[in-house]
Amino acid sequence: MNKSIVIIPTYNEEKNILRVLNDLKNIPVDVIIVDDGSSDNTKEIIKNYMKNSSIKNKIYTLFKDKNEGKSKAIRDGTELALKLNYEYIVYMDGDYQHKPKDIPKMFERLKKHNGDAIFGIRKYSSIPFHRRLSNYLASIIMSLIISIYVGKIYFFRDIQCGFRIIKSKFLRNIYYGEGYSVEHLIAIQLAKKNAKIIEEYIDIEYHADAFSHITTKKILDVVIEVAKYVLLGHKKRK
Ligand SMILES: Nc1nc2c(ncn2[C@@H]2O[C@H](COP(=O)(O)OP(=O)(O)O)[C@@H](O)[C@H]2O)c(=O)[nH]1
Ligand SMILES: [Mg+2]
Repeated sequence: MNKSIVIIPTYNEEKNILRVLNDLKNIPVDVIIVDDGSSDNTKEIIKNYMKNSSIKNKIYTLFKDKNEGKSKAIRDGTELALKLNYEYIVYMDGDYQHKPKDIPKMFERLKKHNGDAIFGIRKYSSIPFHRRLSNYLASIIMSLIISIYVGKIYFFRDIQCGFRIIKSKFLRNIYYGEGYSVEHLIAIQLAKKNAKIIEEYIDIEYHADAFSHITTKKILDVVIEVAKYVLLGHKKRK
């Protein structure tokens, strides 16, 4: 079985994706990039980068023509990683807010604690205040929902963080939802599968080129997606 693969969703990340790929050069992982119809040069930049024969990471690309949102990108990337038989799947943003150098540290902690999944916790001091507040509220509310849904106490410290490593066998038959609901829905389903989830602080950089695609409507959509999932269940939503 192959070891680890990083899935990176990108949408208009021409200023950032090269920085992510360059940092990944030093890490023994393969890579899947799922681009969702970027209207900038993201695709061309990735294609050019892949021409460089000195790169050790094996890179797979899924270039979608039509934008379908982050959840569907994560779904498509995960399905490919499962087909390719990778044992661990690393999820990381393509805007260089997450740092590839944290991957080995997360693996180390995952293995030390014999976990099935490790979720990043963004160091709160680096997060702008309004995002800190909404992250905190979302984490408390989702922890409560998950605890009730699963019937066991959970407390997630940063439920919205997209930087995670998960054992691939827990990612079979997952419902990924729409828009930005994917992190929440995966957390619910891992808890339901009784996966041992641990957490670790990661670096997060709010640099000038990291443009957030999140809008108030997309946040509302997450709430609706989670409510539908919890109330209607997985099978009916497929
Ligand atoms: N494939 C794909 N990636 C997306 C989409 N929306 C956002 N992303 C990527 O998902 C990651 C996180 O998105 P971002 O808007 O920065 O979220 P934030 O950091 O939580 O504000 C970035 O790498 C984006 O390029 C999308 O519709 N499709
Ligand atoms: Mg971002």
